[in-house]
Parts: sequence; structure tokens; C-alpha cells
Amino acid sequence: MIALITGLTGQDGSYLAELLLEKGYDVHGIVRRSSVEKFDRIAHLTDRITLHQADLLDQLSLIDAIREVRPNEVYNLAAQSFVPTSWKQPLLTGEFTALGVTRVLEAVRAVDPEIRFYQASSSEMFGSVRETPQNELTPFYPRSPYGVAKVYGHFITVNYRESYDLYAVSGILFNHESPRRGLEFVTRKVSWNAARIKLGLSERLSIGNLEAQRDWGYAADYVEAMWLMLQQDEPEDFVVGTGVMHSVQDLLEIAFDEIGRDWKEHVDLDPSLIRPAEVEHLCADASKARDLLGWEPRVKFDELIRMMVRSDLALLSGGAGT
Ligand code: NAP
Ligand code: F7E
Repeated sequence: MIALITGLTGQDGSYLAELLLEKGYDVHGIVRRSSVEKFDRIAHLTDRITLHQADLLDQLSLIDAIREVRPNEVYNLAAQSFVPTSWKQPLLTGEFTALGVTRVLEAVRAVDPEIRFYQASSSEMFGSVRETPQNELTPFYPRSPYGVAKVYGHFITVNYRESYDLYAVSGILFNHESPRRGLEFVTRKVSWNAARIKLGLSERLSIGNLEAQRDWGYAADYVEAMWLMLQQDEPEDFVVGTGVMHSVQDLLEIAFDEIGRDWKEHVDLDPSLIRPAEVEHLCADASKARDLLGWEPRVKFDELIRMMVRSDLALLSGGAGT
């Protein structure tokens, strides 16, 4: 089996590449040109995977990459994925995160409509939630340019499935984290700064909305759900999450407990980190994934956050992270 991953250099791309290699796949990934190579997350894999230069903004580069690789499966994980940036760069976010999906789908359709296609959709599409917990039938109400772009990506995937009979599926994944998470996302921001405080490298951490609640899981568990979605008889969309919500305050309590400190003595509330429109709480009903895919999350929130803090302590002490 041959797989092509867009967003290979991101958090999920690196875990998915590891999973597919374990399963014996020939793994290819799309990377975009940069003046410095940022391949930290895949450095341990580069001798076992093949990289192709392409960009979600460039239609021909995507067609060329798919024509060269001739994959059985395409996983479209590339996106502008940081929600606050989507207010600062709404047009670019729309180009990457919305229209980029159509470009990959068009490339699949042009080269080989038998290719199975996975789209990385997001719980941010539920936004101001219409019901709790959220399942595949819950209406969308996105609250950021990122969420709006993901709704487009979701429906263009559904539309190409229905219009052209492609095996194209949308995985509606809730927040998933790991020691490889970008430093600007709240879990990693907290684990990294807690580790710095423990090591005496800093004293304070600025945080926005303490009350926001998310359904946080472990990225390595979630890439397995992506793969399972492409192994079914019929293409269908799935919600993937743990069904358990925690607040940003819970996150601080666990991370600072891991370093033996009281978070209240180190955290400043910074109103500039409050978003123009917030998603207050998200909670998955992943029963369809459990029943049809046999998928279950393995790592719980407390264990995940402690793992991230320990990994950052090791990294900041000059060792290898997880
Ligand atoms: P991430 O760490 O931000 O990785 C994003 C990837 O997209 C990077 O490899 C990045 O490449 C690539 N990329 C961005 N713009 C591109 C372009 N124009 N052309 C080609 N590649 C481009 O994101 P992640 O957390 O792994 O998430 C993977 C996907 O799942 C994203 O689509 C995200 O929106 C979605 N998602 C994530 C979560 C979550 O909780 N993590 C939940 C639901 C959905 P560079 O390295 O060059 O920047
Ligand atoms: O924020 C609050 C913030 O940036 C989580 C992406 O992977 O998951 C991610 O989007 C919550 C929000 O993730 C800070 O207001 C408080 O309510 O870690 P985050 P996100 O916005 O939920 C979804 C599913 C995706 O699809 C996205 O690609 O935490 N929060 N204080 C803070 N957030 C950040 N970043 N920084 C703070 O200081």
C-alpha cells in the first residue's frame, strides 16, 4: 500500500507516518519549500519516507506529486491550523484550509478517482454548540475564520463523494495533543512553560480564557482513527474524541501538580489572549467510531498532560523529548 500525506511535518503527519510505516506502507509526504527546513517532527523517519515538494496553493504541484506517487490513500492534513491566526490572516486561512481541500480533491480526481481520500475536519466546526455532546448529525456553527474554512473543507469532501463517487471521508476530530504539539496551542504552552518554571528558566506564564472546556485526547490514538476510516467498505464521516471535557484551569492544575507547584502563583491572566469569538465548550459523542470502526482512545487527559510536561522537562534539560 502506498500513502501520500499532506501536512507530514505537522503533529499529526508525524504520528500518521509512524503508524503507516508500522503497517508496512510505502509512505510519501508533501512538504512546502522554506528557507530553513523544519523537519524536527519527522527527523527520525526521513530515511524511511519520501518527500515531495508541493503546496496547497499550487494546483499543478499537487497533481504532479500524486501522479508521481500514485498512492492508494491520500491523507489531507495540511492546513493553517492555529485558530487565533485565522483572524489575523483570514484570506490565507481560507486559501489553505478551505480551497486547499478542493485542490487536493481535484488532483485525486484528475490522476486516479480510485484513490481513497481522508480530510482532516475539526470539532471547531461545531463552535457555538447546538447540542452536547456533538455527533455526526449535530449542526455546525463555527466561531472563527478557521472553523468556517473547515466547514467548507468538510462539505466539499462530502460533495465530491456524492458528485463523483469518490471514496472521500471527513474525520471530525476533537482536540488532540502530544509532546509534538505546536508551542502556541494551550496544552503545549502550559507543559513547556511549567517545565521552564520547574527548571528555573522563567517564573511566569500568561493565559487567556481559564474557563474554556475542550475534549482533549492523544494524537497518536487519533491517527489510528484516520487510517480506520479509509479501510471501511463504504466511505462515511466520523466524530473522534474522548467524550470527556476539561477546562484550561484543569490543565494548569495537572501540569503544575506534575512539577510540584501551585499554578496560581505563576499564572497571569492576559485579556489580549481572549479571542474575538470563543468556543466555550466541546464534547464528542464518538459512539459511531466506537461501534463501526472499533476505535477507542487509550490515553486519558491526566496521563497526556503529565507525559507532555515530562517530555518538555527532558527536552529543556538537553535530552530528547518523547
Ligand atoms: P499542524 O501541526 O499545524 O500541521 C499543519 C501542517 O500543514 C504542517 O505540516 C504544515 O507545514 C502544513 N501546511 C500548512 N500550510 C501548507 C501549505 N500551504 N501547503 C502545504 N502544507 C502546508 O497541525 P496538526 O495539529 O498536525 O493538525 C493536522 C490537521 O488536522 C490540520 O488540518 C488541522 O487543522 C486538523 N485538526 C487538528 C486537530 C488537533 O487538535 N490537532 C483537531 C482537528 C483537526 P509546515 O511544517 O511547512 O508549516
Ligand atoms: O485553544 C483557550 C482558548 O489554541 C484551546 C487546533 O488544533 O483544536 C485546536 O484549536 C482553548 C481555547 O486550541 C490560551 O481560548 C486559554 O478555548 O489549544 P488551542 P483550539 O483553538 O481549540 C481544534 C480542534 C483544531 O481543529 C485546531 O486546529 O484554550 N486558551 N488561554 C488558550 N489558547 C491558547 N492557544 N493560548 C492561551 O494562552
